[in-house]
Amino acid sequence: MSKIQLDPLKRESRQLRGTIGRELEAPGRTFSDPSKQLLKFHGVYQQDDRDTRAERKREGSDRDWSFMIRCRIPGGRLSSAQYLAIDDLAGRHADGTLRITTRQTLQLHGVIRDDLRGTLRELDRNLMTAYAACGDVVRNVICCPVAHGGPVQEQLHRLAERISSHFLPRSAAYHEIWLGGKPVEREGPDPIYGETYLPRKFKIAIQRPGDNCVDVWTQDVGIVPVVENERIVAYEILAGGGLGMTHNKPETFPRLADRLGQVAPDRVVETVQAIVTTQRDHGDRENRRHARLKYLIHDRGLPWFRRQVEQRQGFVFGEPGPLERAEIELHLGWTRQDDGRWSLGLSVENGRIADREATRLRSALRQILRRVPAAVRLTPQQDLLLTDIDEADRDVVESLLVTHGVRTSSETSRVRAMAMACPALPTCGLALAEAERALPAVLTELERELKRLGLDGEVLSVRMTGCPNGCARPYVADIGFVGRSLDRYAIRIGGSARGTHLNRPWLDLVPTRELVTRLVPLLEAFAARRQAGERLDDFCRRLGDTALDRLGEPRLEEVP
Ligand code: SRM
Ligand code: SF4
Repeated sequence: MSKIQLDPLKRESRQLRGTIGRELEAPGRTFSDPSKQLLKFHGVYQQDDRDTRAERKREGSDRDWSFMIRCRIPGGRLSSAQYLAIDDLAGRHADGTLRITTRQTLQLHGVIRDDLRGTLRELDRNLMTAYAACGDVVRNVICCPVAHGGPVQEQLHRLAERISSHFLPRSAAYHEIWLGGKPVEREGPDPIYGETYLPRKFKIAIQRPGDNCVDVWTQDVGIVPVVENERIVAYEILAGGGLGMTHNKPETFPRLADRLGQVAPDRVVETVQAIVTTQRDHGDRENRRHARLKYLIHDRGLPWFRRQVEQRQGFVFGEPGPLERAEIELHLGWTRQDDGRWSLGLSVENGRIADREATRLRSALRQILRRVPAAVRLTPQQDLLLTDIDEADRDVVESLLVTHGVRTSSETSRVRAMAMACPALPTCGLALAEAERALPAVLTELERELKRLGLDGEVLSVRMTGCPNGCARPYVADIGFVGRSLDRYAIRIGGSARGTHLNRPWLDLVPTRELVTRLVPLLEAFAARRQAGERLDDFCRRLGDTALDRLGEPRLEEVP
């Protein structure tokens, strides 16, 4: 966590400019500490290769610095030209990979400082931006990406775009610093964010009826449409979800959102603004660990918070209606779109689009998009849909995937398709343990055990993060592996993908090689004692804490 006081920095930054532009003109590979903080508002993170950190230190050399660029792509939709442009940038200016994030956008890693301007300009030429993809603002607004949801789905996507542009900072700083825009002499405070922006990041998701692919209960604001006769008649508004926590600091915790009530479809942006400004004015600006909206609602209580929002929006919420707790749909495989064309959902392991040994997903996608008219949609589960494919082109798409060694969804096990991991090492400066690089092998072992126990058809989500910040949303997974230290994880069990409850801490400091062996007693008990149709999370709750703790005790043969 930064030692810099962020509010004074934001206030004195001349609306997010600071000295970034001046530093870019001087030679060097990094930025000053204040600029590093402001850069986040521009979607840019200074990082270093942690794999080489220790060795370089021994040799007395500086760290291997580079930058991560995160795009802002509300609802995750890209044209083929946009995707190909960013793919080209990944090859020319980044590490040759693209990373689909859990917020439905793309990241480039490994961009050197001298290439930042060129990369952001190229994104801009293709109508893409990194502005406000990070920082204390409303982040990328996520929304179910399917191409078969009828007019309701299109309305939801348009709402995501509307909310995203409504909360895009108004400062011309990005334009000036990166895109060669003429300097603006004097710019007033942002009409929504003021001079000090928000106390912390702020996340919004829009759920499609019956499909929780956005993990709506984990967001600062969740928006769920109420649909009657294929028309959206209202929105249910949820608030105060959030996942980040710190090990051994019980005052920090993951939290599921509360229900505020219903609003009319034409008032929803006003309501979101009332929530955002309540957090702006009342959120904790002293302690960043306690600054998210979830703590404000937890500390002041839902009735107080609802009153604040109602005063600002000028109307009261309608009573919450019955709300279905929807499952997560992954949208994999071929689906016919509303317009008769096809979309193909591809499972992308941990969201990493790369060319690796036998599987050359990055090349496959490039070839497909060059040869076949299609578009791209990213999912909040780190996957990708190729959309708008004509019937006649389906064979070409399939054969290009096969020749590049890309597995179709039917060849990927259910548990692997559902799993997610954050990037962690070597790029994330906060990682305590591996995630993206460790999870595939853990899943191979888990797949074997699930098969042995006849559980391979189960809906089972496994999510791994390199630290407790929760970037792959591990606290709502059936099984969450949360990095504690190098090669050690906390195991959490019994979370619900439907957002009804978080998982509970179960085992701690488990080495990577024991993650699956320690789970086996629980899985065996589940296979033997579950009731018909019972899911792992419900089974865990039925069993209760004492029995679960007993299942977590090392077996005699495992005690060293
Ligand atoms: Fe995250 C910080 C990656 C989604 C909670 N997150 C980071 C940083 C930027 C590390 C840093 O601050 O130096 C990571 C960059 C690593 C890298 O090398 O790329 C990082 N977060 C990610 C991504 C790429 C993970 C992924 O597997 O896709 C996701 C990018 C989303 C996006 O496109 O905007 C990502 N991060 C999340 C989520 C999930 C979500 O938003 O639905 C969470 C939990 C939900 C929440 O916010 O409560 C999340 N990230 C955090 C936190 C803890 C925040 C907190 O309230 O405590 C941090 C650390 C911080 O903010 O201080 C963090
Ligand atoms: Fe980094 Fe932790 Fe987020 Fe993983 S969960 S990307 S290790 S901050």
